Amino acid sequence: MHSESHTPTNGPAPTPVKIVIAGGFGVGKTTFVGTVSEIEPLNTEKAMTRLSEGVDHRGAASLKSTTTVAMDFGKAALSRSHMLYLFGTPGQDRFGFMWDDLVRGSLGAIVLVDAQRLDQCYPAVDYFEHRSTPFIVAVNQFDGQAEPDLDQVRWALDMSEETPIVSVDARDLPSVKLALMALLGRTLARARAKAAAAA
Ligand SMILES: Nc1nc2c(ncn2[C@@H]2O[C@H](COP(=O)(O)OP(=O)(O)OP(=O)(O)O)[C@@H](O)[C@H]2O)c(=O)[nH]1
Ligand SMILES: [Mg+2]
Repeated sequence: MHSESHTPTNGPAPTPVKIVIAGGFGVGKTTFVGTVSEIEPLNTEKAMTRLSEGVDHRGAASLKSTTTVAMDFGKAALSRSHMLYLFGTPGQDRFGFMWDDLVRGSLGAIVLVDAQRLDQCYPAVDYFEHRSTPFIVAVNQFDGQAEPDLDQVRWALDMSEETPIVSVDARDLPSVKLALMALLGRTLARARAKAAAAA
């Protein structure tokens, strides 16, 4: 594990908080992890032989020349006692076998979506719904796109009111922090509901 020189070596190790950044091809997962991470993020980018295969040519994804083949990894201190670990999934379906390992032990997930290619996020939404993993949907604001209508996104995804849908700019730290807060809020609400049901 990476250890910064200014990190005291005594005292208890910070509690890890693991969050997964998921979604379809080219929706900004690697960018999101890089924005949050205080260390140089670990990327597993590989050049694509054919540009944006299978993507209709709208939005930033059409300009991509690389794609994540294993995962993204970044970390940031939340406080003295909590360390955030972010794992970004590969976007292409053929790397789907990675997901179980990436998601194990996570507090929850952010499903990033491009409002112009909503269908790309269905596998991720299905995945987290089936596993009852707390998640939120974050609509990434790409250049040249109109402000997304979040109610319309909710309707299109047939998503219950319980699941927050927020808009985000994956390149902007204050914006991604808000998305992370929304996920933590959702995770807490789920934990409270479970505790109440068990009481
Ligand atoms: N305008 C804008 N562009 C973005 C944003 N996030 C990412 N991009 C651009 O969109 C492209 C795709 O971003 P990536 O972060 O590589 O997407 P990804 O989801 O990791 O892609 P895969 O790993 O291939 O699935 C890049 O060219 C980014 O510069 C954003 O919030 N706004
Ligand atoms: Mg990526």
